[in-house]
Amino acid sequence: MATIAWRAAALAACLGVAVSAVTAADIYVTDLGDSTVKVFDQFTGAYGGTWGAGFLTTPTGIALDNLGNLFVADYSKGTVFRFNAFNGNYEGSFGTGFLNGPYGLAVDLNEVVYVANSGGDDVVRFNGLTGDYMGAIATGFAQFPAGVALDQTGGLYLSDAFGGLVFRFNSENELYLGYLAGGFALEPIGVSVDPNGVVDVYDAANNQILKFKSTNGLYKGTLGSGFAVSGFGVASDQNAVEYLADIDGGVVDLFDNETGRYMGQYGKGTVIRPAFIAAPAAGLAGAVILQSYLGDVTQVPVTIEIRNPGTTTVVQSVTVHLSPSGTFQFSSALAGTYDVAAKASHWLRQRISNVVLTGTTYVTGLDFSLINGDVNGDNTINLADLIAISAAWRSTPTSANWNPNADVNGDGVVNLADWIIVAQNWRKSGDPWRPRAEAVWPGDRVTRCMTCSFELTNQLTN
Ligand SMILES: [Ca+2]
Ligand SMILES: [Ca+2]
Repeated sequence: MATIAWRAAALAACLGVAVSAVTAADIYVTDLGDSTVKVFDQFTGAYGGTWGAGFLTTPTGIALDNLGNLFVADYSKGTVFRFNAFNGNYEGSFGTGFLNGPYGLAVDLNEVVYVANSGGDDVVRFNGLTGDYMGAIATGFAQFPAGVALDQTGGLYLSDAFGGLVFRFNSENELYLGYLAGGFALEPIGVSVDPNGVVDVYDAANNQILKFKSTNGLYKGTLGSGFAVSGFGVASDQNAVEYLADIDGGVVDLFDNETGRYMGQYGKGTVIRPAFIAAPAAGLAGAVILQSYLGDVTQVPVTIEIRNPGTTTVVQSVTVHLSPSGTFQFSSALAGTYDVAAKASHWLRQRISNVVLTGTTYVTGLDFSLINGDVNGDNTINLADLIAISAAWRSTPTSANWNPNADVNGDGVVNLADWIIVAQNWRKSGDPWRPRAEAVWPGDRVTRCMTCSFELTNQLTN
């Protein structure tokens, strides 16, 4: 699981300091069954840990900001807790005395936290970093404020579980802009907005998710009808996957928000009573081709570095595990122009230059194709790698001389097939990862590569 300190990541955004980071995109689920937060890999649904134990009594709303803060509302304590989203460390709490039965929760890009105050008739705001009270909005509209969500233009959505409506406000000037779901929903609880501006509302009375267009409130269809034993919160991720917490079924169901197709479930046997869900909102996504490899790509850690452009200065480093199709993604709050580099154990590093990150959306299309054969991992392919293969010659995983990195093609044995891959990529080097003066194999920089102009260009321009 993740070990990054989000504070370091946040600092890096300002100062350009190097940090170590390890996290893929995760989803977070509040579990009323054991008063915790459960973490799952967004791609695979793999269970990633239980957080908040000992702090939370009745965890309800949950939201993730772009700095790696996870905010969790506690219904019975009337408090919002802040945790490090990457390791679950407790960072602080606020809201006590201002909240009466907090339900749903959302956070905007300015770190303003919005809490649906179910025991009041309003949405209470706080500075998520300082915990300072920032006043209430939407006062007098909802009978039971349940869910709250934000769209990308500052629209704030508040579901009224007793009134059967979803109210829309301008979160900046607090103006009321109208309502959604009138005549459709009877008991709206969870509300979310996907990247396409689709507002999803879970209606507990009819056990389904209703879709509306954020700009004009038009009804766009339903999804998930009858899937949940009894649903609760919803969340939309950056890919318009819709998550539904089935509080009585003990799972999180996934749906394609465009087609309504059921995509599977997370948390069976792990989550007891899932209430609300937080999904990632900003970061990087792409694919990595691990060349000449027969093994399981999901088992190969790939280190993705975000660097200051034209330099080897790392501002964020994340080790990802690829999906079966080779895709990856992870959260990042960085905004600006950066180079992005990928390196895996016995593959050469590749860099994509001048990637513009927004800090508010997912930047996609970061596609790498990594050259295989760097057995010793020093980012160049030369005699040292052949020697390493020789040392592991004819070994298998049970052999005394087994070296998994010498099994270049990942077929479970070190033999001629691995040797050939090294020979084919002989004297190639990856994009540099350290200042020239410190380079270990300066003589092995790409100088005559005919097929990898991408690399050559980067070498010459670095
Ligand atoms: Ca090497
Ligand atoms: Ca092999």
